[in-house]
Amino acid sequence: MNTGRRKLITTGLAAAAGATGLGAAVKLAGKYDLLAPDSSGIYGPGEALTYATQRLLTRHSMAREFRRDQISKVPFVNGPLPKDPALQAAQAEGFANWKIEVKGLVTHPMTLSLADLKRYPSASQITHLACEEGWSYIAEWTGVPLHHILNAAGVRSQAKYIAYHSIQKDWWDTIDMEDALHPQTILSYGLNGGDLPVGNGGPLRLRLPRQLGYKSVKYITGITAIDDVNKYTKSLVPAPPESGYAWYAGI
Ligand SMILES: Nc1nc2c(c(=O)[nH]1)N[C@H]1C(S)=C(S)[C@@H](COP(=O)(O)O)O[C@H]1N2
Ligand SMILES: [Mo]
Repeated sequence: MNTGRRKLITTGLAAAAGATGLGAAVKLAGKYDLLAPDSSGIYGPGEALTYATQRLLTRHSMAREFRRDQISKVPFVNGPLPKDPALQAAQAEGFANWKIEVKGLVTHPMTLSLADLKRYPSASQITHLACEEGWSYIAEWTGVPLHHILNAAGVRSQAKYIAYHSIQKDWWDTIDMEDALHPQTILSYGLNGGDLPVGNGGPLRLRLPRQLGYKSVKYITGITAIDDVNKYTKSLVPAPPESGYAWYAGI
């Protein structure tokens, strides 16, 4: 989309929201295929507008990267280690048998070990992880950009979203293809030069610096290419929208 047209649509969205309420803006967003999958229901219209305007304004934009001297002294760990037996068993073996399954709308489903993942080109980024509860930290994340894995698996053209799953059954999420293929979206196995600590999601975590911390799901065991989020799961996010977790958490 060229900038002129993008500006026009963005102005249209803002004007529609101001003049006739969010409903009109949602319709306009739908017309341009910019509806977030949680755009219906009482929390919906606001989400749709945020998603659509962010997409138009920030297409291809990069999350800010920081200097090494700006790295936080202590990478904040959100709460005590989870008690999930499967995670504890994997940790007891030093994560030697950790695997991720890549499946769904792909031509080559794959199962990859950590060693397999480390054979793909790696990338590092010094970015900010912000929790919706207000705290944040800056750290250097190292891992394989998700697009390398998706390219190797051969994502089919019908795939519109990527779902990702944790060994913690109640932690999973989905992102659109633009975020999935974004160069800063990585499957991270390293933090500040060492292995990714278990508290921060080790051995493997999706790092999505363009969205709030809760979209950076820890202990990743699966990546699934899907065409429709609403068909794939009953709820869009692991927690209901009343608890403050929007599907799109762009920052
Ligand atoms: N599997 C899993 N992933 C998760 C969480 C979790 O409890 N389990 N918490 C999320 C939330 S709400 C935030 S803010 C970040 C916190 O990351 P940190 O512990 O590295 O600070 O992880 C996200 N990913
Ligand atoms: Mo969070």
